Amino acid sequence: SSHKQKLYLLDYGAGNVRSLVNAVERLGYHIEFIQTSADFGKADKIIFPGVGAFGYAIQALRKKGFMESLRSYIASGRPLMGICVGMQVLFEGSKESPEDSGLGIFEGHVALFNSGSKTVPHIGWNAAQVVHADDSQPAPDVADGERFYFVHSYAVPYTGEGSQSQFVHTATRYSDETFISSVWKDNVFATQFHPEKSGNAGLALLKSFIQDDLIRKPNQNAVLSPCSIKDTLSVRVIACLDVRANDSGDLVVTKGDQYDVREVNSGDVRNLGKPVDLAARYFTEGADEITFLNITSFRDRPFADTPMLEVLRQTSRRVFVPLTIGGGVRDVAEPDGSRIWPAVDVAGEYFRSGADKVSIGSDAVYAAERYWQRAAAGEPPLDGSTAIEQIAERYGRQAVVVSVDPRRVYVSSPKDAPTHHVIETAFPGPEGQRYCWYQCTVKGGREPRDTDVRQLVAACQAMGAGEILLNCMDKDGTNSGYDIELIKDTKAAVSIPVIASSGAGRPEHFSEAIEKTNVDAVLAAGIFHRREVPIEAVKRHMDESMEELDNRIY
Ligand code: 1PR
Repeated sequence: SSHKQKLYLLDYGAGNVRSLVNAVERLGYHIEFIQTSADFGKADKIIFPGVGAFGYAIQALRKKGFMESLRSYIASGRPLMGICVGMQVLFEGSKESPEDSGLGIFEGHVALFNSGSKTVPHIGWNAAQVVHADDSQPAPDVADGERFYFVHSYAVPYTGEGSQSQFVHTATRYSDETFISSVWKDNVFATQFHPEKSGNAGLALLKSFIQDDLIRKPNQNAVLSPCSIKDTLSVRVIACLDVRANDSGDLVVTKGDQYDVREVNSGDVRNLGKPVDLAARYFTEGADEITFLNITSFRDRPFADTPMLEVLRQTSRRVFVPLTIGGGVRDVAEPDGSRIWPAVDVAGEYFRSGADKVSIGSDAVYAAERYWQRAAAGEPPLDGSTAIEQIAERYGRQAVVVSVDPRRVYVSSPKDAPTHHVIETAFPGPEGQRYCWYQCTVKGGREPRDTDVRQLVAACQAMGAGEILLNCMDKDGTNSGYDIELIKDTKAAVSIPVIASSGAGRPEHFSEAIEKTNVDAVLAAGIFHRREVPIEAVKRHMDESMEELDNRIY
């Protein structure tokens, strides 16, 4: 029937809803936005998205008068699907913002993961385990063992007891904690994970919400205990596309060799394909995430015409896993001097065009330098002025990646670099030096700075970065494996996720990094572009070697 062709999406200014719109449209349905309380009257099925902070969401909902509208919509029995913070808001409150109360549809409070024992935020693909047994009616399509994409620092702990046994649909384990990954009661279904970013499994789940009448019958009690649920978080495999304008001005995917992207003979920019098509190919082949790094800056035209925005729009219509965009995230002046876009607005344009995260390179190094200068001067090191702080505050920490471009500086003794964190290396320098430190660079590796990687990542975590993308200039494009010493050293300095990058040449390099450093995600570029190793082969190898590792432990 014709009314089924339409789905309503709650629009209250909560971060990136572009990917949800794209996912629903991909399924053949049309999205209509709910922008005022009056719009609730015509809606017969609502998706309630949420990105960013709990307090920000509640205040935005209140400002629009949506708290009451949501309550009466839910009471009317019409279906609602909440996502991420859109699920959290259905609970009574959150540790993230104790002064703001939630809708209280479900009993319980949202709590912060314990980062003493694991990486926080919880980012990546983890399974949602259905906790009750009843297949006598249509249920949300959460296939057994299927993994979904999570990105969050807060969650509601799963006990399976009390009222929880009546409303928890799935639970998920992350290291030492089990939390509620979806709820389902009467006409309300909600997920902590992002179906719109969870590939085909996520699209299937959205489809079941749209097409079926998902009304949960009472007395379907939870039967699984928290400790019977296994942690199934996998290490993410990320395909990275360095993008730049070629000499005729078109955006092409390129790839450097230790950051040099010109062909040795012709001097032309190495051209490895079209950004949108290549990203779509990697999605089909099973990439868990896609990262674009725009390694040129387009300052010759108004920011709103930046070709990268169109690349993001087109990619997000075809790719249903998280998209990161880096390069040029800083305060940007219009070429005619008419205005300056603060970095947080530059990021906002990228999010509206379909990006889920922005990655910050050079600007993060300058910000970290100011952080340590203030600390040394006895001033509060944070003043809210940096891009990292502002983007994290507005869009959530999970939306801010810091991209590091380090290179080794060899020394004969730690005394030769007294202000830096020096490690003893198993791979001595050209003059047999047995020590090195990792120097940060800016401007795509062209300018070295007096800041080491440890200093950078510690400051960035304090400013609110959600993740570290750890490149390595010495290893980039060499196919010789990741710099294990660098990754280990960086992991030890932060509790946020670290993505290993630069140097992958064979499937074994990925598992080596995971086994030796416990890294959270692995990224590669060249071997995927040149079709030397398929993504699927990498994932199969990782699964096999993880199984082997498990067998060795137990
Ligand atoms: O400083 O915020 O404008 O960001 C610029 C961004 O562009 C940074 O993230 C920086 O890493 C990136 N970048 C700048 N110049 C280059 C270059 O290559 N000339 N690319 C560059 C960095 C490294 C990775 C690469 C991995 C894996 N390239 O992106 O994908 O090393 O490669 P591999 O698997 O082939 O070894 P800002």
